[in-house]
Amino acid sequence: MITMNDVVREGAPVLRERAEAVQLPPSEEDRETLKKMHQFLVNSQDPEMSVKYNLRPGIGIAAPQIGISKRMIAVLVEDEDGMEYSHALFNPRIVSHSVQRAYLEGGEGCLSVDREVPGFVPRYHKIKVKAVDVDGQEIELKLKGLPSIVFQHEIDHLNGVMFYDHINKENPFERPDGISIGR
Ligand code: K2U
Ligand code: NI
Repeated sequence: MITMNDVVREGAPVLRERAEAVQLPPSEEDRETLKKMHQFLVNSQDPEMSVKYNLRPGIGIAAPQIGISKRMIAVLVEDEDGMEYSHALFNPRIVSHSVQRAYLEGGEGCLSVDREVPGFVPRYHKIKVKAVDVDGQEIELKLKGLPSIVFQHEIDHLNGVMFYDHINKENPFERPDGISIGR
């Protein structure tokens, strides 16, 4: 199982690389890795497992964060209506997005960043994502709000981008135009 010991922290070159596309159909090894990434999120949100294995709660994780420079992400998050978004995806890409922007009221964090980095992280509010799921099926997702933000945070990891790259250096708490989303 993946634990925090497997999570690489900022400064690791892999977090600043552009991850390689996964050759499809995915190998058994890539499928296993992706399933373990999703299981990590399940465990990290489980009260007993997270305490037992000292896991930081996660709502998303990207393969570069466990030192694997491949375009694979897992997401496990509920939106404000309690709808669960549970995905383990190969080669996710944002195919379109809203002009309107959004940001988390509480800012963002990262499993690979062991420090608070205050400030608003401007992102697109709505995105359309195409990807291949762990079983090799093409999927298309229309996302908004927190799920949209999580996907953008994870896809950023595949391109070597960290959440704080988006924060306004001069004035981190200058409200971006767009909607504020509670966490
Ligand atoms: O990629 C990661 O480091 C996982 C982040 C994902 C994230 C996405 C959007 C905004 C903030 C973080 C971790 O889940 S950080 C921990 C966390 C847990 C619950 C809610 C927000 C952040
Ligand atoms: Ni992150």
